[in-house]
Amino acid sequence: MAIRPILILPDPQLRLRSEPVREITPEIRQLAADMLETMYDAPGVGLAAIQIGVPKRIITMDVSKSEDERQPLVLINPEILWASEEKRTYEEGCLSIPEYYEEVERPDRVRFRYTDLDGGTVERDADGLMATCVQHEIDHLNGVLFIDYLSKLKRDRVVTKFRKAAKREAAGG
Ligand code: K1U
Ligand code: ZN
Repeated sequence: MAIRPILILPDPQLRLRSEPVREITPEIRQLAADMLETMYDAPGVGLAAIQIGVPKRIITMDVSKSEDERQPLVLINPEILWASEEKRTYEEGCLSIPEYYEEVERPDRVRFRYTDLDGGTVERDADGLMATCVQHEIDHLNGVLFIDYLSKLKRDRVVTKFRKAAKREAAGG
C-alpha cells in the first residue's frame, strides 16, 4: 500500500469526468488499497480516485465515528438512484481544497448503487454524513467540486487564493 499525493485546486485534472471501471483487476485492488491509506492518512472521510490523479470511477469512504472500529468502503462505478426532496445543510470540506469549509445544501437522504471489490452489486440507503459524503464524492467523479455550489463571489475568492498559492509554490516558496 502507498500514500499518494492529493491534487490541490486549481489542478485541472480535478475537472475531468472519470471513466467507468470495466473489470476489477489486481491494479484496481491496489488502487483502492492506496486510496484507503491516503484517505486515512489525510485524514478524510472520503476520497475519489481523481483526487490522486486517476480518472476512474472509484471512491473510498469511512464515516465511522471511532478510529478503533474502521468501516472502510470501496465503491466502484457508484450512482445515485434516488434523492430525497428534503435537504440538509452540512459544513463540507475537501482534501483538494485544504482548510476551507463552507455550508452546502444537498438532499438529506439518498439511495445509491455500486460495485464492490468482489464484483457484487450493492444498493444502500444513506442519511447524515454518509449521504453528504457519497454525493460529494460522486460529484468528484463528474469534475464537480463543492465550491461550485457557493456564490460566484465566494468561489472566485477561494480559486484566486489557491491559484496564488500554487504560483508561489512553483516559484520556489
Ligand atoms: O472528497 C474529499 O475531499 C474528502 C472530504 C469528504 C467530505 C467531507 C465533509 C463533507 C462531505 C465530504 C473530507 O473528508 S474533508 C475532511 C473531513 O471532513 C474530516 C476529516 C477527519 C475527520 C472527520 C472529517
Ligand atoms: Zn472533495
